[in-house]
Amino acid sequence: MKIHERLAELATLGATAEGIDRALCTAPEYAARERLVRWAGSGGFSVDQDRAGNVFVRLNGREALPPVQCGSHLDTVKNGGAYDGAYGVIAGLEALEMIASTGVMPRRPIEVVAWAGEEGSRFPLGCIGSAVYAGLTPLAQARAVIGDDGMTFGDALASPTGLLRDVPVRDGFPPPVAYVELHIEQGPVMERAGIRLGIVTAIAGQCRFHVEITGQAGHAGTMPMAGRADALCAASELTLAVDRAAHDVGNAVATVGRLIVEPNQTNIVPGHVTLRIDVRSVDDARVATIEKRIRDAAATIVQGRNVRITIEPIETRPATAMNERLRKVVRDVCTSLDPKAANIASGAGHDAMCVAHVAPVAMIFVPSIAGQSHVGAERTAPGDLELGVLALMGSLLAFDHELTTDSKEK
Ligand code: HGY
Ligand code: MN
Ligand code: MN
Repeated sequence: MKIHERLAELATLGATAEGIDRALCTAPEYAARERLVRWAGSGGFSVDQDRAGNVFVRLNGREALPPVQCGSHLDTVKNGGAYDGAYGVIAGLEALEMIASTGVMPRRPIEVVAWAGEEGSRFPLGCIGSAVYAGLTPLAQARAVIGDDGMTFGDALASPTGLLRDVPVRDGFPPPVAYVELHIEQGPVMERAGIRLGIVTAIAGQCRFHVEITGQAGHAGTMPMAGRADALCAASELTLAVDRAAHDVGNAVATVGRLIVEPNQTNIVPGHVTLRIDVRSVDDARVATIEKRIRDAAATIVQGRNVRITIEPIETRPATAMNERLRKVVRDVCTSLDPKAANIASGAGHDAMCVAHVAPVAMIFVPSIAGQSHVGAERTAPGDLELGVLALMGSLLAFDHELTTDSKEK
């Protein structure tokens, strides 16, 4: 198993002093997709891509049926870790290599997918590739999404770091018969409970909002305090209202992860702020309650601070329950590998939320050391990484068998 070396090699692509920067359609992320294609080619697998930039590595089956699929993403957050996403893709490649080495062809093709832009690090629509694949976002609409650098996704796909050169582009977005995603937990629950394999029950729903706050820039020394329309003070009150709403509503999380002040100079009263809000819960009703509280708080701030506030939803993903039937198969595989395998909910979002719209999905977690993720210090113990690969391989083969023997394949 080469998973450690491969993850270490991928981690050099986009490495920064604090972590890894591998945003969609940038040079390091393009290089990561190229590296996957090279490793897949040396394993004798076929590779293609779709028009949304998702990359597919395939082990052919005895029959040309819809594939059993696994995957995750190669892009990272800013200063991200080496395992979020990349682990699920490379583990899938390792699982394919182990299956191929047995010399026994599965009945169905088995595919590993590197989904494009799960993190939304450059284009502010997370899971942009799997959302197009699942028909949640029309390709034309995704191509029109404007990145934080001003380039549209469509132009980025057409750029030298967009669609891979010399890799066939498949027609359409043919769905799999079943999908399983292996991922690090990204939280502390499994480590604290001594669990090495997690059978995911559901993925928390998430809503993201883009907020514009317009006040009045002016001289920091001469503008009287009375009547100021300080956009950053308004943004600060709104940010605290986001935090308070999540605390008060409970069983939910929310934050303002991104905030830009303009003109952003010491001696100018801030005239404009843009910020983005991320709200999550396994209970969609709580997300809606938090959104209402945020909008109510904004209305109060507008009155009190003489500013204008616009709040636009930019991503809405409902909470997603894993498929019961697949979950049972995954549970049997995981408990046969480690009797302490246990159920766990996912606070993090994943491409499985989108794929769930076109196929039954399941997820498997391995622990994150100290629960750290979305930071350069993200780590998972080598033994846990390898155990996860075995759980993924076992699940893929079980799906192939289970979905083959059962005439009702849905
Ligand atoms: O934000 C998330 O949950 C995921 O890492 N994109
Ligand atoms: Mn992530
Ligand atoms: Mn991820």
